[in-house]
Amino acid sequence: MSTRTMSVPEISCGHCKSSIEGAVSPLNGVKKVEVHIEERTVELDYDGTDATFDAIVAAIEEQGYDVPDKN
Ligand SMILES: [Cu+2]
Repeated sequence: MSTRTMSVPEISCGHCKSSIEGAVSPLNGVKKVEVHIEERTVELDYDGTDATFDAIVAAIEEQGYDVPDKN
């Protein structure tokens, strides 16, 4: 299980929170996804074999948000 907090600077409101959480939570292996609006971060708890970090980044980018730190 991996825990990680990623920065998504374009997060600004509750709509961002629900679209990102709604896109990431259905991914296999994601145990927790929580968007912190004030911090502009996404807190993740995931199984790196079922849900790779790249797949999570892709799901967020599909919602229109840039993820600057993809590593
Ligand atoms: Cu928003």
